[in-house]
Amino acid sequence: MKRSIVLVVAITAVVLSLDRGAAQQSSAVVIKATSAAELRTWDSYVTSRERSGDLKVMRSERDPSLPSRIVERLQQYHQGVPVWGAQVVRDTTNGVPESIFGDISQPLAIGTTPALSSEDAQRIFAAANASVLRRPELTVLRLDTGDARLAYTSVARNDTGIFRIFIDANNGAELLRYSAIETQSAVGSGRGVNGDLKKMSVLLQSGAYFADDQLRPPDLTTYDMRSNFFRFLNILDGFVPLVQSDIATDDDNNWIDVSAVDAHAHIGWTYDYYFKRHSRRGLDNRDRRIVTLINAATPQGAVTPGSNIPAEFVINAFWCDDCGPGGVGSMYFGNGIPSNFFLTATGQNVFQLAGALDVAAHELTHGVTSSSSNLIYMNESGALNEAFSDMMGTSVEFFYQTAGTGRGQADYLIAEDVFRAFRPGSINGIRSMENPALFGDPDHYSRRFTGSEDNGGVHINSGIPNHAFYLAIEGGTNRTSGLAVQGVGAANREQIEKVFYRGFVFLLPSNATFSTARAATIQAARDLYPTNAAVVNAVTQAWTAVGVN
Ligand SMILES: [Ca+2]
Ligand SMILES: [Ca+2]
Ligand SMILES: [Zn+2]
Repeated sequence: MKRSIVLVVAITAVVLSLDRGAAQQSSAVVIKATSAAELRTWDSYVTSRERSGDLKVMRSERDPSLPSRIVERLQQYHQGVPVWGAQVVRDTTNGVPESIFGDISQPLAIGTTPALSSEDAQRIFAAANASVLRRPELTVLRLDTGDARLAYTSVARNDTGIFRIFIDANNGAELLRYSAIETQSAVGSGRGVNGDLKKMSVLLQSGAYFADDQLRPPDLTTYDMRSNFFRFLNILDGFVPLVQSDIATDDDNNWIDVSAVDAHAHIGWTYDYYFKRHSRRGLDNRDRRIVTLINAATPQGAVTPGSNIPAEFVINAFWCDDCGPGGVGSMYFGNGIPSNFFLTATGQNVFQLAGALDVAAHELTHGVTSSSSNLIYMNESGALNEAFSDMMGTSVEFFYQTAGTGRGQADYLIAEDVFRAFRPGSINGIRSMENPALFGDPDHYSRRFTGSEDNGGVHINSGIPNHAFYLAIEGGTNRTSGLAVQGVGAANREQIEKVFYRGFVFLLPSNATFSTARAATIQAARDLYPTNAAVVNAVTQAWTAVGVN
């Protein structure tokens, strides 16, 4: 016993010295251990907290790219109650640590007996929202002030969106809420004006064809809401089950509904990309069911006065991990607006969102993230979550399309095939990884957004890791720092895709900062390409160029 007390004291001192700057205002313990000395210190620290029971292994998995390794994801508990977003990820070979990343708290002192019952909490959530999508769960929430509070959390929808909400478990006061719709922000989709023919994997039953994929392993189905917006909301909220007659259908298999064709095909392609490139089996690596909802409203219906269909369901696509019957999780693609309408803010037409391959892959990647690192959808971890979706969305585009700036060609813009320039001077797309400033987003850490809108700038600050990903592949110079990067080159893009995939899916804790993402991706490059210094150098230079150290 005495020995372990000595150990804890010694390690606390290390914590304070490694966790520069953060020690005073909070009890956060940030871990980025990759060298032998760091690993020795942190492995014994993590192990001692595992023994004391406040860190528990929640998942243990093998990365198919490195089958000798086991990656353990540990969750922090306080007297049996999970601490929100407090995780440690430890990668080992035969029990010997190779890297440890984490963002947890030092042991907490607050009580864990709530004054409110779970039923009380349910009533409080229900009173303030149209529908509650999840049963309230007890958690410990760490506030920005460094304080920790016993809280109930749930996901609820109201007229303005779908939110993750926390209330104080003792007095019911709201502590935090952020959007739980993982989205393209202002996204729209393209009319099948591409006119390209796509094959669809469908089911023939009773003389009709259904958008129910029979070739790929997961249950992968596209449901047509047939412009019944009210029914769509009930399905999204989990009040109404999905039935066979909801599946998108066509009677002669010559499909004319562009949203059905593009949504179904693009999701199948994204599934295939993850399997072929990363040996991943779907969203959760266990072929989790993929439910896609389309045609909640027509473009004309969306702009009809009095229809009151919120923009988030029109010029947007999203992944909602807790939506759908039984909380199965749902993909949604809006249908955009009629081609004689445009967005006054950007001067763009917005076509059916399913028409953009990068949008489909972006949204599905949110499902991958929520099943793995589960990066919390606010502030820096939220911007990393968004950036990873843009990285994989763009990677899927390059996997299937030839490089170029035309429609149906691969580039570093996001959603360019469906958000199209209309008013003179406007441009295609909603974000650029090559030049984030084209859309007002930062390309360097010194320019990061620090306000509270957009969950703390998740679609804005994503420009910084997005540009790092771009530079690591293509090379070039960051416009703000003037620092040059030697990229691996477009022919080797697979290397950077694999490095970021491994870093973001396997190594990052859910509360990761940009700095932890830098360390984890550099480590992933060393893991995957131990004899190819060019990859490690490209990743390192790219993060340095965007000001993340
Ligand atoms: Ca493109
Ligand atoms: Ca694109
Ligand atoms: Zn997104």
